[in-house]
Amino acid sequence: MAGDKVLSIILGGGQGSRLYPLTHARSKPAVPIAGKYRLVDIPISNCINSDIKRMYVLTQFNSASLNRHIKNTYSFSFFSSAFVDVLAAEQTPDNKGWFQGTADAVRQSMHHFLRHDFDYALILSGDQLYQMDFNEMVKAHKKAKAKISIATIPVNAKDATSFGILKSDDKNQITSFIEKPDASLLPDWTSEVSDEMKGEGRNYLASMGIYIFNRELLIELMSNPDTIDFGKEIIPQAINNHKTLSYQYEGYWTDIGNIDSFFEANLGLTDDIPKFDLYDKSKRIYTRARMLPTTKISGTSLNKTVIAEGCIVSAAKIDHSVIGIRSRIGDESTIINTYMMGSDFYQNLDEINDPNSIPIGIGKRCFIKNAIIDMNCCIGDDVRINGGDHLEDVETDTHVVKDGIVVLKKAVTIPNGTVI
Ligand code: ADQ
Ligand code: ADP
Repeated sequence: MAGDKVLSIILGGGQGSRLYPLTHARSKPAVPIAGKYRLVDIPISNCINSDIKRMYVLTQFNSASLNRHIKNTYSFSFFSSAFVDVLAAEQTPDNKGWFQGTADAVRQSMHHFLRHDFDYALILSGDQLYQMDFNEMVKAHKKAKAKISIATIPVNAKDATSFGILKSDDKNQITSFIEKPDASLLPDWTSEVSDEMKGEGRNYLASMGIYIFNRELLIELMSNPDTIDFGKEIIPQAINNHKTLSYQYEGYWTDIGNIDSFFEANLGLTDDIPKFDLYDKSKRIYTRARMLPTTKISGTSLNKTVIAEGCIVSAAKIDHSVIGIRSRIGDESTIINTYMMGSDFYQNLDEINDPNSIPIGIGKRCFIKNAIIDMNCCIGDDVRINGGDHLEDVETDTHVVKDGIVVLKKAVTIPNGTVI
């Protein structure tokens, strides 16, 4: 099995400013997605489905919720060599505490990796939604006798400026690479792509930020302390000296590193046939088994909505929304285009009925549209949150507006009658 020789390194995120405020109180890998998963479940599940069972997650700070999630989800057999370990940036006399960039994160953690027997390091981003068989990529890497492989995907001109763009020869060997090119440079960077991709205007080959490095080469490249980033330094320099393969992928793949793309990807799960397929048992996405009760719904008109386990819903209408675990939504409320993450715990009846406090969940007669509601928010009665392009970007104690999406911060209380 090819996976035996692979060690996976998941880049769990820098300071997380693009997903703020979701990353305010937690590290990026712990951000909840799709109603019941965490971001880190995606790369980990892809590895497990590809028979790669030794994984490190590199993160800026070690949050209790991330550790709890990993420990409670990925406990492998005592007799297997499988593991998922979280490595947080460590403060040592010669560094300031943060990982300075993606390559710096790998460099600072090399001593952990080198304790293991592996031939190939598979480096993955932590903020992408996709289901890919890495075994196929490892096979292609071995067959081509490459030193580095980069997973690539055709993208259109609008997206090309946010990615590393490359060109390859007829043997898929990468001949040139530019990180996030200026739009004015794009005419020089088109590639030959399939007719289907051409039809969609996807004429540029982008790096998916998924790399395989041969062990010895990784050690060599990491010995130069001046390179801090894979996209900006390591890859553009390495392609001139080491055989680097483009492994082209044409399945669904999306970067969910900012609020807008994160929101779109979550709501995309409500499509008739979602591009990210949670119903395919050969590409299962794992998460913590919480043993929650079934969801109870009363008097609600539901359309294009996914609802996780353990919810109690008596809203009037929920349209085009993702409702996360243990959500409670009160009578006559309307929820449209919203990702509600849900709650970490249940309150008891005394807490819910306490007249002096607002319980977790959404109260009665609320109207909520174009919003992300972080975990454990307490939204009172008659609250109106109407996100959309008419709202300017803003931050308050309780919420942030980004690209018209209202993001309620974790565990905030929104008093009765509030209008946003
Ligand atoms: P970006 O996504 O812009 O481009 P980057 O911000 O370096 O690159 O993030 C890559 C991954 O590493 C993300 O998952 C991020 O959260 C994580 N990360 C960033 N800084 C980190 C740090 N200090 N410690 C730990 N993890 C960190 C990259 C490539 C492009 C490619 C795109 C594809 O540089 O060439 O096209 O990915 O998405
Ligand atoms: P628009 O899509 O033009 O922005 P609105 O956001 O004002 O429209 O309202 C969308 C729908 O939700 C309408 O059917 C409206 O009657 C209903 N609605 C608006 N406010 C509330 C509220 N506070 N409670 C319940 N339903 C509401």
